[in-house]
Amino acid sequence: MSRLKRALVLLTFNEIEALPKLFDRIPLSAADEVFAVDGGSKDGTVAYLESKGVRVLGQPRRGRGCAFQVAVDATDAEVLCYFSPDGNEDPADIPKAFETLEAGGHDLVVASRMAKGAHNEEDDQAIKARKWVNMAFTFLANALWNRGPYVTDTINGFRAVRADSFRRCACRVDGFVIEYLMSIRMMKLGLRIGEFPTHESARLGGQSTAHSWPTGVEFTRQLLKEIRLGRRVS
Ligand SMILES: Nc1nc2c(ncn2[C@@H]2O[C@H](COP(=O)(O)OP(=O)(O)OP(=O)(O)O)[C@@H](O)[C@H]2O)c(=O)[nH]1
Ligand SMILES: [Mg+2]
Repeated sequence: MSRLKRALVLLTFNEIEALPKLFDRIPLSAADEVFAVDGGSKDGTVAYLESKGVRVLGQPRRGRGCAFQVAVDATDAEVLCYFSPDGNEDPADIPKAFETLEAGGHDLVVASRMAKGAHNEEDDQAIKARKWVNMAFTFLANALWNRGPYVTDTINGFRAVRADSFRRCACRVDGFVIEYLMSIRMMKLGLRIGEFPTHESARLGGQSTAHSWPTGVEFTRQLLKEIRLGRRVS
């Protein structure tokens, strides 16, 4: 398969503590275009990115789902890799995300924290609450809609996606449920999902805004809505 036009999208909201610690490890040359979508940082994140020559787009509303949409609306790239520079994701895997998608002819490739050989942030703990809840949501998506190989991590935000396939999914959500919804809709449409194992690390500073209870409620509501829709996407 020929090389697709690639966009690397950095997603930020108040990441001035973590971002400078890893920025120089981001392989910017892996993409034809690099830009950031920022959720309204007040801590100097935008100025930092601009000082590094990265174009920064704002969002009409807060939330990762809104940021995903702003990115796909702003580019003519054929494939987008979403990367969150807070320390959780390994920047060295960015080229792998693009290459796996192109080599496998996939519509979506997820950097999996659950696949064989992967590492999840909670793997060193006895109680892996977030991992287990993630695995339960992932199991339900696979059981209900997936006709292809089992997808081990439907939720991780570190992923590469074909722009046209993402647009077909019509994911109109603003919040943290965007990645789960994208994975479900890809399954519903019978699109091709690939994965590779990744190593999830701890944040390098700053604050998480993904609070467990509200995020869990958002996921449950969306799952029920998707069940009501059946195999339709809207
Ligand atoms: N563009 C954009 N990015 C956001 C928004 N909210 C969060 N982010 C970014 O999305 C990434 C993930 O958010 P986190 O709050 O770290 O969620 P998490 O990774 O589940 O939580 P931790 O494990 O504690 O890091 C980070 O890079 C945030 O800066 C938003 O509204 N817009
Ligand atoms: Mg994070």
